[in-house]
Amino acid sequence: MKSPPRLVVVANRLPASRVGEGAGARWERSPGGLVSAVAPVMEERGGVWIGWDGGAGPAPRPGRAGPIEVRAVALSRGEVDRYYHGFCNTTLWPLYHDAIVNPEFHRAWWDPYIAVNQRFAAAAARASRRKGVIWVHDYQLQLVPRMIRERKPSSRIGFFLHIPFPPDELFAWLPWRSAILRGLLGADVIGFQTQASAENFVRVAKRYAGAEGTERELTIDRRSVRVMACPISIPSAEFEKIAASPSVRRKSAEIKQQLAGRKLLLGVDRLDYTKGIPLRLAAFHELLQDRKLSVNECVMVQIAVPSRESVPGYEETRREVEGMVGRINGEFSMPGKVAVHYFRRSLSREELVAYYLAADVMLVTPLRDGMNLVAKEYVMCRDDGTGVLVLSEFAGAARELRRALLVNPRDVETLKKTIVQAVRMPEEEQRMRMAMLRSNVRRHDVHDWSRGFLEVLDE
Ligand code: GDG
Repeated sequence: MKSPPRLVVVANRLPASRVGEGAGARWERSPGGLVSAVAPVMEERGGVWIGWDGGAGPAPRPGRAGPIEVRAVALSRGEVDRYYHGFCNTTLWPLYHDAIVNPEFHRAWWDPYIAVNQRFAAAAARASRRKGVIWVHDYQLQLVPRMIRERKPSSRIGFFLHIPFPPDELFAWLPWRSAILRGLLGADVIGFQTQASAENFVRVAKRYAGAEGTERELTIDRRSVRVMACPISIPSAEFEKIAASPSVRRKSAEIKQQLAGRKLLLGVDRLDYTKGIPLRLAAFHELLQDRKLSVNECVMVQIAVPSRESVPGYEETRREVEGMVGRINGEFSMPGKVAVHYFRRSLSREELVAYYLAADVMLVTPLRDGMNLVAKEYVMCRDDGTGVLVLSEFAGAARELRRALLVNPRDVETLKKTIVQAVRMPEEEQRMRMAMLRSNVRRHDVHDWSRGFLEVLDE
């Protein structure tokens, strides 16, 4: 059988970071959703990963992280500010997430976005052989598909957007909307997390970029572009294995014991305004005030991973969350019975899984989220079949996880009722729902996702 061509992955961040100095320096795999989703296929096929290492100034020399060849793209201090903090995270991120905070439009950020996208495209074209397969990821690199096509017309180019693609009413605000669409339409295959995002894209591609065609296939410049929904997932077997390990079981029992056997309500999010942490805390606060729940019976744990702290909006969210945690604890905590435990740090994967195992109720209440892997990870770790997932309708995951308790997080009254329903849910109903949820995630794990996308791209 002919082996598939070498794969070149292009993503804003690298899958590994450089550790150590001089002759002892090496690349070490870094954790994260995109990396754990894409790395397995790279390991199978072999390939090159092009990305940024997160620093300003010269890029580290190319190297290897296991079977993956790592090539870093350099960003100057000014580009980190204007391309990454600016255009990516102050214009595109909020605009693509329903403008939860106001997106800012600054002309001075657009040229650096073009320049950095050119640099990624040049590196991808250099790394790819004739008729090679190149897979570009996410909102930071939307111009890259066309830029690669201009340099290497024979390539097969795929693009996957990890965040939602907004409706016309919002996308139309973008002064550079046509350029972005034409950039994306340089790909042969464009994948989205949900059908709704794919449909939003098709509508604006026709309106602002002159594309023609159907929901699944567009034509532009006499080329055809396949558009599809392909929801991302998790390495299910890996999570099941960690959840079954004796040390993680012990850690989870320890957590339960430390929380005095109370029902644990868990939140795990990057500290980002899209994740709806304040509304979740507000609901819990009011439930304690209304005496619908008490600290004798319940405790909330919020794990909040620090994220993008120099981008506007993030510091405010942190202050708001920390203020609320302080107020709730001031009002309701008792000796040995804290109402809300708040960790603003990243845990090891094993520790995280221990919390999933200890949590009676998982609260995933984003205002908007491309997919949300945390919801799927929780489900996959619940191998005893119990536990309740409360899930926002506005997470991509809600399209698949229909047996979760689905909720509109802005409707705080219903959110409160749903949390009480989750805390009081009979074990039989928990098992019935969890069995369906687990079969959803198991049936479509991250390997199916990457295989599915690349099969279409390889066609
Ligand atoms: C973007 C999109 C889309 C979290 N805390 C810790 C930790 N995590 C890991 C989780 C999970 C990942 O981080 C978070 O992924 P999410 O999907 O929940 O959210 P985003 O970071 O916003 O991801 C999202 C995703 O891309 C993939 O396409 O689903 O919609 O916004 O894997 O486990 N990991 C460790 N310690 C922690 O404390 N080790």
